[in-house]
Amino acid sequence: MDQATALRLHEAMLLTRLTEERIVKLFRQGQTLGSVYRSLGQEATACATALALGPDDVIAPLIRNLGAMLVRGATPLEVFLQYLGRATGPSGGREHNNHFGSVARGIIAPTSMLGALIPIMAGVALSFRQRGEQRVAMTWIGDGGSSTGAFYEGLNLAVVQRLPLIVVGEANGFAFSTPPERQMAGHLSERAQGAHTLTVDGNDAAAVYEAATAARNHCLAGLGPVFLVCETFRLSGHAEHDDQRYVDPELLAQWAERDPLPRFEAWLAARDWRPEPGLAQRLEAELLATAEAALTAPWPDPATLTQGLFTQQ
Ligand SMILES: Cc1ncc(C[n+]2csc(CCOP(=O)(O)OP(=O)(O)O)c2C)c(N)n1
Repeated sequence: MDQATALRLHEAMLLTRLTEERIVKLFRQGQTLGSVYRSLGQEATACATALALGPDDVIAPLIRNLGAMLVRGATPLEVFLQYLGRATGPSGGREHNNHFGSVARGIIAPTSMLGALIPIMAGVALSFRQRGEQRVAMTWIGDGGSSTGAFYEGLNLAVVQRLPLIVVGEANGFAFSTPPERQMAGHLSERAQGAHTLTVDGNDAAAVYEAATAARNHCLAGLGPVFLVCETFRLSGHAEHDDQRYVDPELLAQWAERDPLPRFEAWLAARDWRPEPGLAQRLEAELLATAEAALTAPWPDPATLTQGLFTQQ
């Protein structure tokens, strides 16, 4: 990874963390609709994988992958408006959290049904192959989500059709409050039969970036899908309403030591690659101003309630 890419990756991870921190503040002020799902401790797996893609590739993130959306050009203003349910947000107040897409930026909206995005992205990858386009499709899945039928159906199709699909598996310790050994046999990395599987320290941003780059090259060479398993840990609850009381505090402390953000900052410092001085303060000030602007945005007009739906009464 060259210096410019490394600094971009650092800024993306920092922006992700600070954007989510700002959303948590809005939640605690009672401003957001619904709960807040964040990726604390998992920013490297979201940002470094997306950053390894080309501009024409397509992503389908999940709730822990806001960082991937920011890398692809989604803005904190859109995210705040969406969490606040405002008319000027990406879904006009119809949806909340990061459940919005952007065709222009190659982002397919997250869906709540875990696993469902894998067959969808296998279809996207199939369309690339049929058109002879050098593009890849990428999506993410948690250890819990890998226990769905859709996970197997989608990956199996990608394997037999040798599709350019990268599935990033986030082994993050818990599915809600359930540890992997209570809901799956073996390890996540054993689950994608026939797919080229790479396992990487998901809290090492540089290693994740290199692995994602290798995965993309594998796909572009026509060698079929890659299952990129990132070993990481969810440092906060499933969402803000979850205090994580089921997690051993010692285990949490061990993983906090491996927080990907300070770790990558040390990696940069070892190369004498310096982020812009005061970067965190600048981003924090910008995010505060953006959140304040989002709070003044209009609510959806109740008269439009039946518009923009699949069926209209
Ligand atoms: C098919 C399906 N079953 C159940 C749920 C409810 N659900 C939402 S998140 C979640 C836990 C997901 O755990 P994991 O896939 O490990 O991801 P993580 O939350 O750890 O990032 C569950 C069971 C769902 N959204 N979709």
